Amino acid sequence: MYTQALNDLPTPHNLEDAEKMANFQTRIDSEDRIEANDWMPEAYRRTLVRQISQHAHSEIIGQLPEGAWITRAPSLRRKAALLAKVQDECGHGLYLYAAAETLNASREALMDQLMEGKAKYSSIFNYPTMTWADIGAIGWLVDGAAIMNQIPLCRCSYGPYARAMIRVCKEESFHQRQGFEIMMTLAKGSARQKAMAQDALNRWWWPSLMMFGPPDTDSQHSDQSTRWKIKRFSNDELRQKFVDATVPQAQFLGLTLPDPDLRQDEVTGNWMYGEIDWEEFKQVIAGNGPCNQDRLASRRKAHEEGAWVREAAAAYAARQVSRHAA
Ligand code: FAQ
Repeated sequence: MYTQALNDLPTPHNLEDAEKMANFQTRIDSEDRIEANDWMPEAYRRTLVRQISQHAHSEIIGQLPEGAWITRAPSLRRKAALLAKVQDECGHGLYLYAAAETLNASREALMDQLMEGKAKYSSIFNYPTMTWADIGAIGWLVDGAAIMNQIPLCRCSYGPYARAMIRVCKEESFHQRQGFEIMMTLAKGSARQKAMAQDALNRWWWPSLMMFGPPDTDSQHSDQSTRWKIKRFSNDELRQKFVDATVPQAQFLGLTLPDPDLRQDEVTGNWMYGEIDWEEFKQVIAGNGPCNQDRLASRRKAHEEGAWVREAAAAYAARQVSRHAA
């Protein structure tokens, strides 16, 4: 008992840590930005590496469902826009891996974790793109959900992540508009085109709501991430904002959201939605979604086929170094 009490007394070492922790939280509370060389608790660093790397992987894997339609786009204009969008997503991945590198997480190590199936990426990218309308639905809903989640991240307490998000959000809003425009063209087109748009909406609506993560009651990281101002809104708050913004857009398109329980609350004006299938969400993030295997296989293949580019870049860099040394 006595020994235990002695052990609990602050030693000079943990007194110093406690002081650093308190200063760190004061900086966060006063909206100061934390930069790469600043002191930070190890748990803060790990939380950021976890979230930023999952985000980066999502951007990289997120190229695959839409990439599959580049050669099948219905016109040159659509092909050019889709190609640019997919390239943008790749660029977002690179900004994010670079942000993770400022936290001492190497891009190679993160990429290995992804390819070994040890890393998470957004559940949404494990669903198939069956028709051209899916490209419209992804831009409209998936990029729409991504923006809703990422605008608050522009004010994240960690500077390099927050700054990366500013540029990402600008590009995502262009993506959202091009997706909505594809949906509008289809929804105002022939009966078959409208049916195709409705079918895509039916399939992408619920997975889009799952992008915001588990309900607040099950979100294990939210409380701490909110205290550290990494998160500014809870998963359910952002999901609600997304539903409220999207329902009028669906009405404008003349499409029906696949939710018989959807109704507007008379007092708050919020759109109340039905029960999300959280079992499906759990299965998808556990690796059992419709396309998990395919996505990882495609990423591994692309990595193997890109080996010569990495080797050439490394040889070029080594040559530059020896030239400077000479
Ligand atoms: N999918 O305690 P929480 C995009 C995991 S980018 C898979 O609530 P947190 C652009 C979570 O990681 C889309 N896993 O976690 C684009 C955690 O697992 P862990 C990606 C999910 O971090 C568009 C566990 O569940 N965006 O779309 C998902 O506080 C078109 C417990 O969850 C970002 O990554 C999910 N949906 O909140 C690209 C944004 N949800 O790590 C191409 C940044 C949760 O303990 C085409 N991330 N999990 O093993 C965030 O804002 C947060 O990480 C949340 C989750 C909100 C996703």
